[in-house]
Amino acid sequence: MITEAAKRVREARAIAVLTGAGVSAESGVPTFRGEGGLWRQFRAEDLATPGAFARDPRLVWEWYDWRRQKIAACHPNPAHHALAALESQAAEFLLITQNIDDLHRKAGSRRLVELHGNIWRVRCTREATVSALPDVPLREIPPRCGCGALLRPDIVWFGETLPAEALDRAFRAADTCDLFLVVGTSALVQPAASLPLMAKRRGATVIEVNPDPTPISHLVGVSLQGKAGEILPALLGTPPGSP
Ligand code: BV8
Repeated sequence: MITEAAKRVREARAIAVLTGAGVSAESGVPTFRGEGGLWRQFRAEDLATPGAFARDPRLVWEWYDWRRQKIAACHPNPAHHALAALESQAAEFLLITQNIDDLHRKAGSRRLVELHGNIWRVRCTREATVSALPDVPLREIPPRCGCGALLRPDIVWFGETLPAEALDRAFRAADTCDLFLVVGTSALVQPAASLPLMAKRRGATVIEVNPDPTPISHLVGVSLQGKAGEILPALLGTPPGSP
């Protein structure tokens, strides 16, 4: 099955890829819903909603600081590197990620859309200006913008709309690609989960890479069961373990 899928990838003119937490699992970044997942230990309602931030901004900041420290120790794995290499092979390409860990960019991906934001950026709650998180330990938590308003992580929380331009690019890519690769996502969170189905309706080949079945496994063309760090180098013809 992987040989046939690899042929489809080589022959594709326009490729779109959707990744989720599973692509960073082998780097040591916790996923959300599986065994040891963040939502098994924490309630999303308490930490990743606008209401949670309004109630207790300090708690939300501390949780993101804790995750930031974990992510800072992680490096891109062979799956990130294989996707970065794929970008340079395809005429039209877009990597759409739900991840906020920045590991795709660290691996060299450039045609990249971050649907749920980035943990290394902050946003002013009044002016909506976005900036890089200061490179020094924060003097106060929650930190404040120069204008006096609270800063928040530049992350899309549940119940918030996704950045319009990012969503627009993602939908356009799903609409026009002939190959859609969906890697390491439980395909439960909307609107990201609808992208592979949209591509499928438009006639694209959809290939899923995941060790476990997901709600879309029976709808995609090819379901490759296994870890992204093992399957993607084999599928995309990059040496295993290569940066
Ligand atoms: C919105 C913050 C308009 C970032 C996140 C219909 C009904 C009910 C509710 C809704 C609905 N439609 C939309 C909603 C609301 C909601 C939603 O979808 N809820 C779901 C849960 C039902 N969506 C939203 O609120 C979105 N906004 O729709 O705006 C609106 C507004 C109000 C009301 C309606 C509509 C905003 C969504 C953004 C949420 N932000 N987190 C953070 O702190 O990190 S969600 C969180 O989920 C992360 O961002 C994460 O990326 C995302 C998706 O999860 P996955 O990446 O798939 O991770 P998961 O752990 O689930 O799965 C990992 C997978 O990897 C598993 O399948 C596993 O088998 C696999 N795996 C493991 N190891 C490996 C592997 N795969 C490969 N290799 C391995 N080695």
